[in-house]
Amino acid sequence: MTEFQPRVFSGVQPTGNLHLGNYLGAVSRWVPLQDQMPTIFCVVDSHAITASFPNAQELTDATREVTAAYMAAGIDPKKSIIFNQSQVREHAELAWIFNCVARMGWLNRMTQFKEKAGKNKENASVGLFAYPNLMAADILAYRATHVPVGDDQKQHLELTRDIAAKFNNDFAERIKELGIGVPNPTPSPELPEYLYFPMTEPMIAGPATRIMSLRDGTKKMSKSDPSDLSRINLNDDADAISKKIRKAKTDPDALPSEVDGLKDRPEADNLVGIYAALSQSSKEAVLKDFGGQQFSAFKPALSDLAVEKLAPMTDEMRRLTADPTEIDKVLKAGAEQASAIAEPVLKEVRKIIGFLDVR
Ligand code: AQP
Repeated sequence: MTEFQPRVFSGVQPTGNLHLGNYLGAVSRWVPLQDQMPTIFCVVDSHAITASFPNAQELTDATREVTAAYMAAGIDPKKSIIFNQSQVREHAELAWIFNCVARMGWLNRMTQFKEKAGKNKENASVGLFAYPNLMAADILAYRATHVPVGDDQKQHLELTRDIAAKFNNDFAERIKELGIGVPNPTPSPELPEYLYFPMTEPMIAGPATRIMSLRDGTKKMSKSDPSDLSRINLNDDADAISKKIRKAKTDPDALPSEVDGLKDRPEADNLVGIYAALSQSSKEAVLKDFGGQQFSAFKPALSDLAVEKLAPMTDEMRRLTADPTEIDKVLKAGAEQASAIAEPVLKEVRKIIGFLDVR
């Protein structure tokens, strides 16, 4: 190979219903990429057991639901590989190797672990702590070059690059000797002449990289927030969407006419960002139309837009989940395609490390 083949990898955990943040920050942005380069979209079920083991049936159902949401949002199994992570064992194997590449100090800095483990750090699973190593393995088992995610994953992607860089450096001689490296496209003193793993590019852009809770504009919209009013779920009906937007926390002022006026108004900023992302425009454009108006006028418009955009997807998700056999077929075909890429990568990684191959 003279250069890394461009390839997209991303995923969502089947830990509950997908919400507007997952959709606007990740899944909706994957759709156009399918026509630009090879794309792999994973339902990351091995990540779904890091906080605690969910009920077995709920995990199975959520895996199918997330798959249905991908397809309802426009991910086409004819264009993209769609599969669930636990079916391709190379993820777990590479994650173990990366457990031995990553340093404790690096993982100790991960803010998501601190947030999720909270005060009860001693009781958190080792899996929750090592989660970013598995995420690096998810991406690098395919030598993926581009990863579209929300802003909350930025630090984990930096860690993925650190792991790739350390592996490339530690095994530089071996990679060169085996002739399986790719010339470093951006030569620098920090990296060797030939790389085995690409320095993956995060793709974090647009007006919706961090959708905030509808109850608290300083907290990320999240599946695990105990308040259902904090998020719009992709399977909410029109009434639930309208109710949640109507009850969304705001301040008493009218909307500003300029983006600068959203500073220090997290809830207003969030709702304007959601409108911009759903209408595929920008905060500037939204404020041009709504600047000077009260939330009593803006909220119904946002609610109508959200229902218009989400209702067809919700209907399609319902149709797809009614036929689990079809979903399982998509996941099976996807797992076979994914394995066909990851197996040779792991064969080479074992060779680089020096694991004796007797089979
Ligand atoms: N609020 C958000 N705004 C924008 N993007 C978001 N993402 C998540 N929340 C937001 C993006 O969705 C993708 C999948 O996320 P995940 O399944 O790995 O779960 P998460 O980030 O842990 O999502 P949650 O909803 O916050 O789950 P819990 O509550 O279980 O932690 C990623 O690309 C993420 O950036």
